[in-house]
Amino acid sequence: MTAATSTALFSEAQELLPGGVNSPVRSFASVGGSPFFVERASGATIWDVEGKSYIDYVGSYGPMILGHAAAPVVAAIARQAEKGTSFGAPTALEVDMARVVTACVPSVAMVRFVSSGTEATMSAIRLARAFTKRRVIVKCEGCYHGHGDAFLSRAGSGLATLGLSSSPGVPEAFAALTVTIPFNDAAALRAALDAHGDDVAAFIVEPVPANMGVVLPRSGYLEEIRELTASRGVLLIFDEVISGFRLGLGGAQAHFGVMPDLTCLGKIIGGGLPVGAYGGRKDIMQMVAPCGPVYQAGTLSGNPLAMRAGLETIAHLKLPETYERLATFGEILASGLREAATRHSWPLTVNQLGSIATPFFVAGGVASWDDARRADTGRFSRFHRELLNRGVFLAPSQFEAMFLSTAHSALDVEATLRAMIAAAATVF
Ligand code: HOZ
Repeated sequence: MTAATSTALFSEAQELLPGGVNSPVRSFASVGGSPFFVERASGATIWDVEGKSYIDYVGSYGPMILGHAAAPVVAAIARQAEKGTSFGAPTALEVDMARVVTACVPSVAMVRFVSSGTEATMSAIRLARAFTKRRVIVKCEGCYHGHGDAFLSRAGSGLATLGLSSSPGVPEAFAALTVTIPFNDAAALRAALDAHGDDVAAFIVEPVPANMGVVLPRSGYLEEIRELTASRGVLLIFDEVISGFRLGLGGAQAHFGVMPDLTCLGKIIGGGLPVGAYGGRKDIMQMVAPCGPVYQAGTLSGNPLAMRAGLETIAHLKLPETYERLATFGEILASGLREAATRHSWPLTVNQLGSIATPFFVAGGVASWDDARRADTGRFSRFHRELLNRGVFLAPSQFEAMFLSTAHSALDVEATLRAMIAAAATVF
């Protein structure tokens, strides 16, 4: 019989699962205390196993843009489950989803569905290396592209949260093929390309990083990296696992009008079920097996439940005013907190774009990992705890984003802002 309190579950979990969790940030390791265990969630609310409810801004780290257990998504999953959950053979759903993705995401002419964002980024760099016949990958400090060997160097998300700069188990020979530069610094990219001559296959970047907390590209940066990569025959890969379908149907590339060669997607396109995708120019994508020689495969790739949930989610995102409403609520939260910080002279920076935001406990702005890591994580931890006590659930790390959903109401946002200001007041 399983114990019913979060504390008891966490102590049992620690005997059975490394750190008691299946993904490190969830363990609350960086904010202290122990995580609550979830019983259920509906709309913008999440309940723990002890019956306590929270307004949820984790949203499964992005996919739940319609809120939890959105009725049309649940119904679509149930209808599909009756017809079968995995076939190992193609379905019309994959064609429907490919049509939607290629119509919405401007640079994607052809797409391959996989089962996670990590799989998407790993596959995209294999493809980039094969296409360019080069080996080196350039990435940015504080950006996170999943846990593939090539990406675990000064990465964001869990590595940033746990203070790890890389991971044992990644052979030095692999690590040597990854060059890490600061985000928002086109000169650093130019220098990296100069230093590695003709051996750079790709520059992979989150166009709006959300895994060191939310950081905005400075004006002109995305255009500059596009030009630099194109002029050196280097593929530009946008990791839009978070920003895809979140900053708008066309993701960050449509928002900023800068087109990468390859795009990685995940999260929202699976409507809360495991999914990932990589896609882009046809001449590159046609190198993927069985069309071309670059091997990549998966039993659950294009899984019918995930395709159905994603299609239903995107259909609802297409309703008028959806993104405007999400952005309005994002702005209310960000500007309200900024005003309070100014009023009280709190050293706080709030970065926000559309429905993603991060309050950083540092003054003076955050435009790179060097800025983000100056944040007072002790203060963030106390803020996080105070918010939980007030019924608001933020990701348990300074280096993650807050995610709004269409299920958050004006009242939720108002209550959250009040709670955030009260919580911040206790930590300064
Ligand atoms: N690396 C993920 C967030 N950026 C963590 C996901 C999770 O723990 O669910």
